[in-house]
Amino acid sequence: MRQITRGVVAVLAFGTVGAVLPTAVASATPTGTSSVNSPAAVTAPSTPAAGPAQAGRFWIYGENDYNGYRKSYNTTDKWFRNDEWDGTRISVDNGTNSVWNRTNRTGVLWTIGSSTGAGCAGDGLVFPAGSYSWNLGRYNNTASCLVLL
Ligand SMILES: [Ca+2]
Repeated sequence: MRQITRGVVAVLAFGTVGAVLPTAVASATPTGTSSVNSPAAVTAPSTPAAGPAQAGRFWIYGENDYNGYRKSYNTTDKWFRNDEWDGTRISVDNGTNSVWNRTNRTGVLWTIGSSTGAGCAGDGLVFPAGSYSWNLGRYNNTASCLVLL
């Protein structure tokens, strides 16, 4: 808990304009490679398989447990509405259900994107470098913006 609290302070210090770490996520305890447990997790979170998820990128998935459609980013993208799942014409906007941050940066998924490049808004889910969540719980299907700090 204490480590997560520090993380929030650090994120705010980076100036991400009101980053909000949901209480349910704040209760998760990161270890080692910092697994961010799901707000809805009732069992131990699955560990993603390395497989096709290329290192150095922030991966999002259309279904829980790193299944379904996938897409990855290696830079900030504040407007998911014009992004499509790999190999599809389907927008990733409000479609993320699991996440694996394979970058060496903290990533924040926001629930409200920005078409102009201004700040994203709503609730922010903080993913330290190397962290993952098999199920975003009540934040499933809400991500519209990724900021890599
Ligand atoms: Ca975009």
